[in-house]
Formats: sequence, C-alpha cells, structure tokens
Amino acid sequence: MGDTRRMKNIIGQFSIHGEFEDVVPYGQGHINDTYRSRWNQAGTTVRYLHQRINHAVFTRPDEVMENILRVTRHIADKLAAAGTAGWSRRVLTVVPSREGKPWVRDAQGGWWRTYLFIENTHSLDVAASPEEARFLGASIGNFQKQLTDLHGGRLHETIPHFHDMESRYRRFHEALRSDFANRAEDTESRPDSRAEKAAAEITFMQENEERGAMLIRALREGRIPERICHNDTKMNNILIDNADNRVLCVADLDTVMPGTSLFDLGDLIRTAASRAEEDERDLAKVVFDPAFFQALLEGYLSEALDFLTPAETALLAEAGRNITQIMALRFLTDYLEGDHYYHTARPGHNLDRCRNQIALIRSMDAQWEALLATAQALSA
Ligand code: ADP
Ligand code: GN1
Ligand code: MG
Repeated sequence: MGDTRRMKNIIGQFSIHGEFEDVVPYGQGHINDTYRSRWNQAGTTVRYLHQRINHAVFTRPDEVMENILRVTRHIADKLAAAGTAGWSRRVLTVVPSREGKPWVRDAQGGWWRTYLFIENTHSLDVAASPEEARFLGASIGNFQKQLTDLHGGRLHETIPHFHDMESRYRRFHEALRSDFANRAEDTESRPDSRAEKAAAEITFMQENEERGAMLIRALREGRIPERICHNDTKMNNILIDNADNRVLCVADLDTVMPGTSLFDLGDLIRTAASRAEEDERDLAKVVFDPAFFQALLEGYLSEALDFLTPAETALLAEAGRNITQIMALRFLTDYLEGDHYYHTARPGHNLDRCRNQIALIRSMDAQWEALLATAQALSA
C-alpha cells in the first residue's frame, strides 16, 4: 500500500466528515511523526493534524492521551466559562476515532491521534525581540496557572524521570562505559569513537554534574512544590496567531505531568533568550541575551508570581541554566548511544546540538551575577 493510501486508511478511522483531499508531513518536532490533512466539508476546506505517537519514547500512549484529554478539557472549560473570544483556537482539541477513542491503532501496532488543526499560526525558533520573549513567558505562566486547580488526581508520568538530572547522568555514564568497552575490544576499526570526538563536551558535563542536580534535589526533598507543568516548553511548541502576533495556544502536550514550574520556565529561557537556534553550528552566534531574559521573566511573573513560593523564585535564573544543561546532556548521551532518540537530519547533529547548548551555558555563566540580580529584582 502506498504511503498516502495507508495514511488515508488510518485517518479515515477518525471521526472526520467530508471528502478527503490530501495529507502531507508537517512540522519540525523531534519526537512524533506529524502530518496535516485536508478535507472538503460542504465546499469548505478543513485541515486536521495527525500524529503517530512515538511509542519508543511514550511507552503508554493510552496514558498520554488520558492526560491530554483531562488537561485540554479543563482549559477549554475555563476559557469557555470566562467567555474568552475565539477560545476554541486557544487549546488543542482531540478528535476521537469513529469508535469514540482518543486514538487509532494501525496494523503495525502504532498509535495515532488527531487534533483540529489550528489555522493561521506560526511558531518561533529564535525570538525576534524582547517583546516576543515577554508574551511567550506570560503564556507559560498562564498555562501553569490554568492547571493549578485540575481535579481528579495526579496525572500519569508519561516519561518517568524526564527532567531528573541524576537519572540522566546515570544513563550518560552508562553510555560512556559502553563506548569505552567497545573501544577496548575493537581499537582498530574504531579509532575515533564517539566519546573521543566528544571529549571536551564530556568533560564539561562531568564538571557540571553536582550543580546540575540542584533542581531535582529541591523537588525531591520538598523544598519546591510539585506542580502540573508542560515539561517541553521550547518555543516552537507555542503557537502564535498570525493576526496579531500574540500567543494563541500551547501545543505538544505529551509531557504534561507532575514536575516543577521551573522546568517550564527553564526550557523557555533556554530557547527564547538564546540568539540562535538550538542546532546552530556557528557558536559565535550562540549568545544568551539578558534583555530577552528580563522580558521573559517579566512576562512569566506577571502570571505566576501569585502562586510561586519564595523557594521557587530563588531559583528562576538557575532554572534556565539547569534545563539547558539537561538538554546538552541528553543530546550528548543520544550521540554516544548512536542517535536513537531524537530525529536527526545529519551525522553529528546531536553533538552539534550539545555543543550549542554548552555554548549557551558558557554565555549565561559569563553574565551570571547580572542574571541573578535581574531575577531577584523582579521577584522581590
Ligand atoms: P513533536 O512532539 O514531534 O515535537 P508536536 O506535537 O510539537 O510534535 O507537533 C509538531 C509541530 O506542529 C509543533 O511544533 C507545532 O508547531 C505544530 N502543531 C502541533 N499541534 C498543532 C495544531 N493542533 N495545529 C497547528 N499546528 C500544530
Ligand atoms: C523534544 O518533541 P519536541 O521536539 O517538541 C524533547 C524535548 C527537548 C526537545 C529539544 C518528549 O521536544 O524534551 O527539549 O526535543 N521531547 C521529548 O529540541 O523528549
Ligand atoms: Mg514539539
């Protein structure tokens, strides 16, 4: 069966009416396989977003979808009750299967889901101005605030230990041990093992191991509260309305689960205050911009200051450094393990990403006292 016919067969099992027109790959996500389809509904073209959930990453897609349904319904109810204009574009809407399930299984055991496609939006890979960083920050503060009163028990942990630096380091050390073991066995054919190519990055990660554990220890020891957070708030998961350039909707909800507010703030700082994309190879361009950082924090705190505790606000700057570090570590580990986790577009892509993230940490460190002072002043 051709690709389009196979796709048509799968997406035809969702509760979509009208005549199918076409389906194309869509988006830049590193994890799921995403497609966009068009349907003629009584003369109007309507589009949908379909995703094959990455089953290697999310071992319980049913639990992922249960979380997503709870979270999207909660936000939708709030927006509707508040009479928010155009609220249905401000939250993802799951389209059920014809049997009423939030997924469809394919012949290979894959799990598919469908969302309404939110039209006339774009997302950013590099923020253009502090003003953009400000409204991105506000959108994540608002997202967290909307979920502070989610009822019905704890959400599923869709990826256990996702932002657990200590667990990520254990896996990194394991990857290093395997690399060394392979080399010892086969020095002739592997003269330049991946660990040798990444020697400087490995040293950096080793030197930063202790400091990196700060956030997860604070959470585990109860010094900062567990909250529902998004856990994957890099900028291109936030949809911006083409009409007014304001944030419309926070997408990519697979990892919405318990964590700390600081994980979300940190991932946004990592992406919105850097002047370069995450895989930029010209490291001279990888600069952490304090004006973007300040605006982002102002936006975030305008929504979040009400519910954050002093222990959380004391770690605002650290959050950005921490999440950048965990990304550097994860990209490096995936490189050492042979690039199985993230989608990559070229050999060495994960190592490039790791180098980029380390350059960003160095840029933060070069202005650390000033960043701390900014965060303190804004949360006083
Ligand atoms: P991945 O988990 O692989 O990153 P995402 O869920 O983030 O996949 O989807 C890929 C991209 O598609 C997102 O970065 C976002 O830009 C876009 N997107 C996601 N959901 C929608 C939607 N309902 N409508 C329009 N665009 C969307
Ligand atoms: C992945 O799914 P996507 O592309 O939005 C990853 C994030 C990383 C990000 C780095 C489930 O996000 O944790 O920060 O790549 N998501 C998962 O770009 O691992
Ligand atoms: Mg994504």
